[in-house]
Order: sequence, then C-alpha cells, then structure tokens
Amino acid sequence: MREKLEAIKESALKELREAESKAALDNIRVKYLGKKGELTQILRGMGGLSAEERPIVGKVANEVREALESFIEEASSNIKNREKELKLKKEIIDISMPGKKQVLGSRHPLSLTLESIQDIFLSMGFSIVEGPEVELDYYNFEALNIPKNHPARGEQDTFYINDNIVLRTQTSPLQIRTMEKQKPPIKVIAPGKVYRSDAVDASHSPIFYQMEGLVVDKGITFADLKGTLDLFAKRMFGEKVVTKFRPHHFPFTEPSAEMDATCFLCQGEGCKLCKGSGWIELLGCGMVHPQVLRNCGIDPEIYSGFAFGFGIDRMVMLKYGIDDIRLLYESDVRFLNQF
Ligand code: 2NL
Repeated sequence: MREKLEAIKESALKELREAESKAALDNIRVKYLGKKGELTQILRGMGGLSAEERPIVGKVANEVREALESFIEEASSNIKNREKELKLKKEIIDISMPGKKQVLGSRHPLSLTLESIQDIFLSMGFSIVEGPEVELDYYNFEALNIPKNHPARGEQDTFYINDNIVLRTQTSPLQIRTMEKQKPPIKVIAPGKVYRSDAVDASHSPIFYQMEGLVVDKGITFADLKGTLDLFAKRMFGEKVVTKFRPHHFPFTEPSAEMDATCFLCQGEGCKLCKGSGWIELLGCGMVHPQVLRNCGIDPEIYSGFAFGFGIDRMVMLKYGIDDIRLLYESDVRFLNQF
C-alpha cells in the first residue's frame, strides 16, 4: 500500500513539473485529488484495512495529499508569475523613444493677403459682402452692361451651367445684389473665388480670387476714387508708393481707368519685377455707369459711385515675389510652409 502511495506521489510530481498552464494543473488536481481521483480512491478504501495498518497507511496517505496540495499550490503560483512576466514583456513601453511630432500647418498666402486687404478697407469703413459662386447670367453680365455679343460671354471664357446660369467670372454680381437690396450710402468690398475657362499656365488659373469694391452715395466723384485707392496702395505696399491713373475701358464704368503704382521693389528706378518701367499695374476702376445704377433701381441723377476690381492672386504674387500662379493651388507644403 505504501509503495502504491509513493508511486502515485512520484507520478503526480512528474506531471506537475511538466505542467505549463493553469488548465493542466486543474487536470492533475482532478486526476489525483478529485472525487474519483487516485488518492481519494485509496483513502476511501481504507475501511478494508486492519486496525494496525489503518493509522500507518492513513498517515502516509495524508502526507502524500498534503505534499501534492502544496506542490500544486507552488506550481500554480509559478505559472501565474510566468504569465505575468510574459504579459509585461509584450506590453513594454520604451519611454526613451522620441514622441510623434505634431505637424502644424501655416496660413495660406492667399488667406494672409486677403485678410490684410480686408483690414485696410474695413479700417476705411467698408463692409464685406459675400454670395453665390454659381450665378444667373443676369447678375454676372446683363446687369453690368455686358451685352449678349460681348466676347467675355463666349464659352471660351466662361463656364456655363446652362443658357441662364454661369460660374461667376467676377464678384460684381455681389455688388449688383447689394444695390438691389440696399439704398445708398453703400460702401462694400466683395471678395471671393471666380471662374474663367482658361488653360493653366504660369499666369492663368481657371479658379482665382478677386476683390471688387463699390461706393455709392450723393456727390461721389473721381476724387473719392483716387483718394481711396491711393491710400489702399500706400497701406498695402508702403507709404512711399506713388499712384497714377491711365484711361481704360470697362462696360460697367464710365469713365474707366487702370491704376499703376511705383514699383515697391526699386522705388520706380526700373527692375525685373516692373520689367524696367518703374510702374506696376494694380487694378481697374471707374465711376459706376449710369445704366448699371438704373438697372439696380438707383437714380443716377441723384446718386453716383465708383467701383474697382483686382485679382488677389496677383497681389499675393507681387507682395511675395512669386512668379507662377500654380504654386498657389498645388498645395505643396514645401512652398506653403514658407509663409
Ligand atoms: C479688373 C477691373 C473692375 C468694377 C470692376 C464694378 C462693379 C459694379 C459696377 C461697376 Cl457692380 N463696376 N466693378 C469696376 C471697374 C473695374 O475690375 O481689372 N478686375 C480684375
């Protein structure tokens, strides 16, 4: 009997040393100590032993049970520790690794320039108006005195949605809408995206940004136009800038002019930027055509006004010395990060 108990102990210990998981341990526990376990069977069978044998076998059986229990306990804590170690090893965090660098964007040069232009006009008392980029032909052309046969209305120049609807080619429609809604005095700037059916090259983009301005009130003269736009040029490009106005033609203004400023790079001496002339063309302007005022329900016998328009892209390019408009639309961060 004693040998049988020792054999059970040896084989249980051997199995315990080889056990690698909690499940294996449980199986061993059931196999030896469970209700139908090998050791339990022996303890149960002790009734058939003689009075001398019983206490001796009982003592040995209890020793074997205690030994098995304590070995199982030990093996189970070993397994737990090993599992914990493995888990920690898998979840290791190297706190000496450098963190992920957060890449911060920068303002787009078009936004920066648009904002500084807006600030200049806001400080002179202008308000900002905005509106649809998809416009009725009426607001984009007809109301602005641009007749049906005008080349600007050709499909080579304008994106047509249908016979009646276009992508706006200028922001003037915003000002027509303003004059329809609001009686003078009117003093607004209209910035925004405009569209022309142009092939892309260094100086053309089918989408670009424009800003127009409009002042309508009693007694507005060409002197108001000159004073306002001269101040704008000085605030934008420096106090030393001198402006001049050349006669021009637009269907929606009469008289019309283009304003040049002395080159802010060479102070009018002549350089690469101004192509040796000393002057840089900045914008188009004029007194609002009486027919345009009439189209909006404003009596040109009582009111007069001036208007102007320029490309914001062109201002950006002049201000930062950029020679290719495509850079403003290609979203190359190597270019954009410089601003
Ligand atoms: C240019 C010239 C100009 C206007 C835009 C305008 C608007 C209304 C009435 C009269 Cl509602 N005129 N706008 C006037 C003169 C010139 O733009 O070269 N733009 C890029």
